[in-house]
Amino acid sequence: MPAKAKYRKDYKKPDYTATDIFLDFQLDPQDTLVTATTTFQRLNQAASELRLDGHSFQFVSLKLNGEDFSRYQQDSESLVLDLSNVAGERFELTVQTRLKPAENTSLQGLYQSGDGFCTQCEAEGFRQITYMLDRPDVLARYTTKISADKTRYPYLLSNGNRIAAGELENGKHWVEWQDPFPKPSYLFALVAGDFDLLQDRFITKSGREVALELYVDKGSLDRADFAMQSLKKSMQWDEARFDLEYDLDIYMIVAVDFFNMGAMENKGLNVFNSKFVLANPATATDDDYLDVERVIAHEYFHNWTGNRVTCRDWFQLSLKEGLTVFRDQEFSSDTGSRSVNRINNVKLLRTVQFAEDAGPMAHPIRPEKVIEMNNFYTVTVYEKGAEVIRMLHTLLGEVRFQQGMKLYIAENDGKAATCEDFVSAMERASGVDLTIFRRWYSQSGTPELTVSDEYDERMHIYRLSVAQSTPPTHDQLDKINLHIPLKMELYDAQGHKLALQDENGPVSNVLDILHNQQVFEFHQVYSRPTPALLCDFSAPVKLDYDYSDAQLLLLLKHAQNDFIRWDAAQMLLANELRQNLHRRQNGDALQMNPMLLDTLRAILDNYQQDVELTALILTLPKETEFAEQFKVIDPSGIHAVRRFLQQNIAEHLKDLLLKIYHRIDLPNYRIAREDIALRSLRNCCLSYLAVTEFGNALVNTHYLHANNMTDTLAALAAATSAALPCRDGLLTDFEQKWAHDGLVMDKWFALQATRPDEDVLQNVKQLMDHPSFKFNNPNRLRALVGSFANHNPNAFHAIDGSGYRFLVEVLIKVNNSNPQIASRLIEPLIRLARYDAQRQTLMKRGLERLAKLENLSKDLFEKIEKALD
Ligand code: B3K
Ligand code: ZN
Repeated sequence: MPAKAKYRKDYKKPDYTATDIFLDFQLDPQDTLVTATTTFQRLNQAASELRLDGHSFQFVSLKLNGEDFSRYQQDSESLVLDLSNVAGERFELTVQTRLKPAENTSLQGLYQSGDGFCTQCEAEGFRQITYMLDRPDVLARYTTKISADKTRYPYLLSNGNRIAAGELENGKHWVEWQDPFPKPSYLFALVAGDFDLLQDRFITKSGREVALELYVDKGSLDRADFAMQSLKKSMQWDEARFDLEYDLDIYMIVAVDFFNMGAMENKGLNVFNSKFVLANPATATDDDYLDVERVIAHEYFHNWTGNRVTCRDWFQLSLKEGLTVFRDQEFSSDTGSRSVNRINNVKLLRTVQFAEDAGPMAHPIRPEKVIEMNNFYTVTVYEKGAEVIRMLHTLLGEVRFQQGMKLYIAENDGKAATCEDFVSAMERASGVDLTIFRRWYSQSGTPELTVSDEYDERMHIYRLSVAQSTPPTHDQLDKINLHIPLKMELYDAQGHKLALQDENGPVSNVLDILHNQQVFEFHQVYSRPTPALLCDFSAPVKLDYDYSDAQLLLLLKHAQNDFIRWDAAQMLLANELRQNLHRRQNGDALQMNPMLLDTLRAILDNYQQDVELTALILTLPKETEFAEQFKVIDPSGIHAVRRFLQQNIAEHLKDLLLKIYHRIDLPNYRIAREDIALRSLRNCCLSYLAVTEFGNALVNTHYLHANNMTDTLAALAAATSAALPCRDGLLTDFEQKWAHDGLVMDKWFALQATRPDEDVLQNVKQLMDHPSFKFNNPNRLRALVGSFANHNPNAFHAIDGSGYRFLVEVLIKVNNSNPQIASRLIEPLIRLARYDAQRQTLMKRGLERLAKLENLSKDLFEKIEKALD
């Protein structure tokens, strides 16, 4: 099995580049003929060999400057041309290949989704279409001609502008597209099929008209409006906040059902997982709507940060992904709730990204070593990458940050750039020294800030000592100090915020942590204050400060920073969890701090002050969120204690929960920030009430009266998790209503996979034969198998090893059909070091079984090898 690693340090400029590519596709599900005519240019005059990437197709023929050419060698991954006898700086290569899109279950390259065709070329999928210099620093102008049956494929789409079209014999037709912007092969796209089309337009700020086209499955037009509105909103926002305007005359989005990830930013022709396009009140929850808006925005923002300025090599992926995630987060925060967005992003980072840092796949946001590039589209590259950009924003401020952006774009437009190009532009535009800051790009792991304090009563001085350290990670043992912005506030005993000053006067509330150990002094502090540390989560670090419960309760009640209030609640709940796990181990009765219950009651009672934050504070962390607090995770203990906390809060607050549940009345469904907040609070109340004596009746009625998917699903989720008597009836009702709709059924599959019942695994296995379940559809696999392995830790980590064995069985099959999806699904199995010896042995056994597979993909190989190391 060839599994050669590539290293960032080995980057070399290409000897040749492609300048113009003419692609001719004769589409057929079983036999597609591709003729690629490429003009190459020699960049290194000493070079005599051209190595082109390509695999998984039938190679038909090759011509050089129109003549037959036979001086080449082929292996399983490439074609090497001997050009020692070819004179001239430029030459034209014509390559013919044959593909079988209908049999391509990897969903990379050209494949069939439903009855149509589509492509996915990032990271290295173009080489499954034809031989090519398939690397992001080779930018060429593409012209694409597509021919296909006219009735089955009335729409033939590719990047850029439609320049010609015509009819052919045998009921076929053709369309030709030209993209005026040079681009790397990973941004190439082709779509063919029959769709419903939603059209609109956008006038850019310089007055140009852009045609907007949204292609969806036939019959799905009633779910397309929101995505179109989101696109226009994104275009408008990028002009207003980043001064970036769209460049082509047309922007197309196609929604497909078979897709490995969320969406793809191909130039002028985005291809989307239908999950992130289709939404109406009956089928989509509030969270789904927000996800659609976010992903539409993200792909649109790539047009500048990704497409116009692309990556030099794949090690630089965070250059476009971290920055674009930062931009989509800012979009969501400017147009919705900044606090809610921040808190949700932090939750993701602390659970999934911190876990990645602590596991075998730990890597810096700019990886050093890669076997399969698709394995590095990670929360580290994306979300931690966005945190690094956010820290730059915090250090520079909006004005200087935007000056940096302007310089970065001006210097790199039309080019393939590096992370260093970005930081350097930021540094030169702002005048801020980023020497130490750059280390965030090369150091992996989650830094820890250990903070202690002392108060000098006589001098009225408060001192904060901050120490930083980063524990070793799987990929990197030695760590150095980083530049960490620590945003903080001080509160007096009454909860008033203090003005920060040192001996010379007012000081910034962002402390620059640069050294291993630093002390900060605050003057004119007249009583011992409580510090609010890491406001807005100003850096992706773990904080270690020995807060007392009293201090946390003070922050929870009085802090002005929403993140701090929420985080104080998280810490208090985590303390409860930890203490009760001990009590449980010692056979003592479980209990909760009555002061915490009283404070939660007071916050709930005052919900009108801030509905969004109240819902977030009251939402009990998931088992997986709690789990991240521990070096060694006890899945069944966490499951039991979390249930106790839920029950206890519900019992203590039930009168108030019930009152608020009934008081919130939203008769008409609207996607509006205030309504989303109220619905989420009301459904949070419902989830607690579900475990009280009112549960069954209330949840049942909630389901019956629901006029939108958010409420329907809230009822189903509450019934499922509390195992209410009404549950099976409701689940059956839902199944009957939605069996025809895979996307909606995914919600049902996910619920089935997270049932708390003993026999949940049996149930999951049976559901793999459900008529709505399609093994080759990644959305279905993620909903059923992914939810079981990731969101039902108690069952997945069952001590008899049944959960692991099940996942391994599935992985053996998915390794064959879709290595990328297999590689996503294996994640919970490679984190074995976080579990006790017995579970570790069982997990290891599963990994060893996979390691022996004859045709193990590079994707799985890379992860298994590290996990077993
Ligand atoms: N750039 C794509 C992700 C491609 C993943 C390839 N395995 C979507 C995005 O980040 O916008
Ligand atoms: Zn992206």
